[in-house]
Amino acid sequence: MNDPGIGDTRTHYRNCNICEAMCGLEIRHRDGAVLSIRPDREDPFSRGHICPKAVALQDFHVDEDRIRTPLRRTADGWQPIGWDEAFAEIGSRVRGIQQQHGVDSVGVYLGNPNAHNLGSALFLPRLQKALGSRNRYSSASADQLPHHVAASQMFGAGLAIAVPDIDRTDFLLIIGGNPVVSNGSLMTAPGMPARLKAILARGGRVVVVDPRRTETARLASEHFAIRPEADALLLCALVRSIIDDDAVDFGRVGGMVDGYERLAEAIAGFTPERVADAVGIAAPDIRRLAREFAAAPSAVCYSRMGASTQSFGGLCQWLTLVLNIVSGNFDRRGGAMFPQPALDLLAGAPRQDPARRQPPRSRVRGLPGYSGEFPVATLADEILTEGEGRIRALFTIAGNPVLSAPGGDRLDQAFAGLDFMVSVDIYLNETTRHAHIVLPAATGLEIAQYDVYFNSFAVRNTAKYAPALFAPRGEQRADWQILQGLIACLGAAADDATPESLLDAALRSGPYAEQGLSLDMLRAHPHGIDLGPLRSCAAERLRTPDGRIRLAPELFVGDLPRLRASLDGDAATQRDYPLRLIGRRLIWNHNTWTQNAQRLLKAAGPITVQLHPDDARRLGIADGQMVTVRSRSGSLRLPAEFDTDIAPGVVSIAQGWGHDRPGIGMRRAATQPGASINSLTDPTRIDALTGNAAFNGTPVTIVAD
Ligand SMILES: Nc1nc2c(c(=O)[nH]1)N[C@H]1C(S)=C(S)[C@@H](COP(=O)(O)OP(=O)(O)OC[C@H]3O[C@@H](n4cnc5c(=O)[nH]c(N)nc54)[C@H](O)[C@@H]3O)O[C@H]1N2
Ligand SMILES: Nc1nc2c(c(=O)[nH]1)N[C@H]1C(S)=C(S)[C@@H](COP(=O)(O)OP(=O)(O)OC[C@H]3O[C@@H](n4cnc5c(=O)[nH]c(N)nc54)[C@H](O)[C@@H]3O)O[C@H]1N2
Ligand code: SF4
Ligand SMILES: [Mo]
Repeated sequence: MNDPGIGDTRTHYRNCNICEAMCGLEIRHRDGAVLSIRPDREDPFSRGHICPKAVALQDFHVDEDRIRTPLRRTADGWQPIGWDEAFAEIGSRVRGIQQQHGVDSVGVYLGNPNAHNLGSALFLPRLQKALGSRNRYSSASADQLPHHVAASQMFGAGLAIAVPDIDRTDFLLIIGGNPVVSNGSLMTAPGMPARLKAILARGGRVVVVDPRRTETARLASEHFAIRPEADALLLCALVRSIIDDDAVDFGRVGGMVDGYERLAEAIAGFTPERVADAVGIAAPDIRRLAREFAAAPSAVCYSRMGASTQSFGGLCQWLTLVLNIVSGNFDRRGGAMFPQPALDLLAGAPRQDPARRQPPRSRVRGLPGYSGEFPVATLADEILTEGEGRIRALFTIAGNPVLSAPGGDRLDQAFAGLDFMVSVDIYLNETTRHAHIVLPAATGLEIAQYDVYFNSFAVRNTAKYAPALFAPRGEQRADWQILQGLIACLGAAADDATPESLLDAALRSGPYAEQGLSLDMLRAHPHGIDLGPLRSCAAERLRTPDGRIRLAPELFVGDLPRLRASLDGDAATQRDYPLRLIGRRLIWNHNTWTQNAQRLLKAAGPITVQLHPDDARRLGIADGQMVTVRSRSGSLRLPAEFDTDIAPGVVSIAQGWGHDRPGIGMRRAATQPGASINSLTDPTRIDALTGNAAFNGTPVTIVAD
């Protein structure tokens, strides 16, 4: 008790909401200032893990560059205005545009932080309803859309995501994920390095398939350097090997699976021997991997960004589930299992047969819609292409597509020409600088926290709520309050619901209601409540009309000819753009928005293009030299970095950077802007099946300065 201020020092517990890992934090604070942010050792899930980004949560709260008041763009720069004035102007402009040009003339783009925000998750559907536009977009189509399409086709609900039972598995096959850096995605599991090491320590295996020998691969039992975008070929060959070995066994879900014959016939041509060259892994190794996977006491294949944001993302996610099912590892301990969250997003999900529904098509390119959204890869087309239904006004809410979407530079131009744009954000950045009105959101420590989404993807069932720790500064408001204001100014009826009232109602009618779970109970347990390990529950989670699993939906089977054609290669592209660009994440930043935190920017270092020294020598490039990377749709100058961990023929640039455009308010980030990989990625490269952006494998060429 030597600390003289100890009487005033308080401790607050909450989950970090930056990435998907849900790490529990212990925050000591006094007089509105943070004294320390440390792991909450009593959190039943994260058990003492955090990463450096959590400590930077305090930086966002005090950041002088945060927007503090609603802003209006004028010829003389940004003018602070009041909330009432902002809402009045938005209401009249948006309603005017919709009256003149139809409801679809106003678009919406939702970014990643919405999924990490209790209020946004609960209130955004209400805003969408009030707007009534079919022109909805989100970062999901630059990310995990193929997972949802696969789940919807096979299980009847896009949010029925099966996650690796990582703490009990004997064999984890990771394809295109780097959880040691990303801390996992569609697999909420705080402390990934420790969980991976525990698999090895209990005698299990971790195998990583990635064109780069990643931080995760270094920790693994074995690494295969696959060619970019060859994962669906590999997965077909793994399933084919298991069939050849007569090792198919549906295990626990044996009585629930339809379509096996159709599957076996559809993938018959993809033998390991046939695909080995294209995949870059020898046929005997593919057969051995399949054998080891099928023979392990329990095993699970987990595939993520590398296997989703690519030309065959849909096939990859389907085949990942197929591999888990045919090897008897679905819905069983140590395999792929469905979480049972306290706020259950599947509650009330209708039983509809997805095979019977024709997806809507986007106006300009005819890309498929999913769950009321169109792919962000076509957002610029919908703004720039004249005609009935063109987007003339846009809301961006917690998104920065100028840096995050494929071909972001074209969106930059498109946004500049909009009749009206509104952004709800915490910064003036590459996207929000184009808005006519910017609305300042509270974030992080300033808002209440409960993970609506990530509990649905978590490897253990837990629940935790935290109220806001600090009051917002200036005129900032919580996102949900801003959304309520927008709904009201559009003329729709806003009720007096709050995130807390909606959360409480969901908990009281949810799967743990009988155990008394409610908001009051969560308030009484600030470290969170443990609801137990994953358990077999497929029969309860499936949402197909007949409650069965569709192993071979025609949507996927029908996409296999496109995969087969990829075996022939494309000589012209190979000649003009001989290298394949892939992305990666850095431990010190989250997407495009955390670079203004003093603790994170200083650690990041320059953004380079990594390439193998053999490629560099051939191209006459020296380590550290400035080079120009060119793709079919753009070019970028940045320093080269030799890296023997990357496969020859492949180059890698970290995502989330490029804060070098004029007019942004992130002053610290602008001192070390880096370059945006999405100046190179091509919006016409998509997974044709789902419409998801195909970032990985973008053909590029490099020339030295
Ligand atoms: N080439 C390439 N591109 C990629 C990726 C890649 O790996 N490679 N990754 C993709 C992935 S996985 C994703 S998820 C997307 C992300 O795409 P986006 O969501 O478009 O990008 P973010 O950087 O997450 O932008 C978040 C925005 O929200 C603001 N913000 C932060 N917190 C809050 C808040 O609490 N409230 C509000 N209102 N605003 C807030 C930030 O200032 C920022 O403007 O990028 C994708 N783009
Ligand atoms: N530190 C940090 N953590 C984050 C984020 C962040 O920006 N920074 N972002 C968060 C978000 S929004 C998400 S969605 C998750 C994503 O988390 P992850 O899915 O783990 O994504 P990445 O770390 O980008 O890893 C993708 C891996 O795929 C590999 N890859 C690229 N192309 C291919 C390919 O064709 N085939 C195969 N097999 N591999 C390929 C890359 O080399 C890379 O190692 O991370 C989250 N966590
Ligand atoms: S791993 Fe993710 S959730 Fe955990 S502290 Fe880091 S940013 Fe926060
Ligand atoms: Mo993401």
